[in-house]
Amino acid sequence: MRTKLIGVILVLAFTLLLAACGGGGGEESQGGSGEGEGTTNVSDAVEHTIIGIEPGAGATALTNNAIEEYDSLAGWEHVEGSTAGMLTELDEAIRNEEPIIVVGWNPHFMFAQHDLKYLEDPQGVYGEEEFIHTITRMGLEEDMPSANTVLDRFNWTVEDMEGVMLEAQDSSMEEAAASWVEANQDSVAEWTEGVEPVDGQEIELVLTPWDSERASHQVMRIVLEDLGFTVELTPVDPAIVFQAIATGDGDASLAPWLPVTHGAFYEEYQEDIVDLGPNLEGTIIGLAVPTYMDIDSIEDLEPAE
Ligand code: PBE
Repeated sequence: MRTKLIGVILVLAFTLLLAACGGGGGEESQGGSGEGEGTTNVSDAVEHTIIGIEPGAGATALTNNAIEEYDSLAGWEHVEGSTAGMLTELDEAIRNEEPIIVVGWNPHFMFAQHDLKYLEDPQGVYGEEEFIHTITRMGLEEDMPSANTVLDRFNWTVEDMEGVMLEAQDSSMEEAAASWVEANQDSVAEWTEGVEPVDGQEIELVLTPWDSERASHQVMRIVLEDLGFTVELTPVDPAIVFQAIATGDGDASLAPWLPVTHGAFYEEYQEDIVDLGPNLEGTIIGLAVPTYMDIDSIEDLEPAE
């Protein structure tokens, strides 16, 4: 009886030992032996899929370029959809500590809400120094000199914009912009100093539908309304922003991300628009992942085939 029990225990112990060895060996071949195999797992784990945003976004075109340019992204899938959808998937993945690769950017509150990092982009597909520019239709300076002066002077920082975007999460973009204007009267005074007020003159600002641009255009709406303008805000795709300003359908926009993100549209329409230069510097676009993921560069991903 006793020897039988010892026998059973021995068999059990041996089985456990085997399992332990097997497990150990498995782990080693997963993570321990060389980067190649370790990163294969990241690519497999996300099923060679990048969670993207709206089809019309500059960031979407850049991500398609990245898939073409990087051997490491050959055969990858890029799921286009919406910013809201991407943020929901990102939230969910992080809650479950699962791997995910998304199209990310700053200014945005996604980096304030989650621990994220950009994957290095050694080929520079997503560009280096990026700015947000102010553009106007031809002739705005002559037709609406007051508005043109304010538009030309308008500038703020990534922190300003992200602050408004974050606050809008708990209220509305209108309210968040109003409280920014309230708290930053010095900046507003710089933009409006010596500018002649007007009496209800109508001006149409054309923007893209992202929170970053909703923030800047709401701030500009308030500043122009305080000078007596009647301001209309029209949200459209980036391609249409340029087209509207080039044809004179819209008066001005604070929305173009340049030189890379909307660079193709800029080239197409630059003869027919006035570029007043950057209103914000230091935007970033790229592939973003939660910091718990063991991957640092787009180059270290693995092709799907
Ligand atoms: N974005 C936000 C836009 C511009 C602003 C980066 C998503 C785009 O990619 O076109």
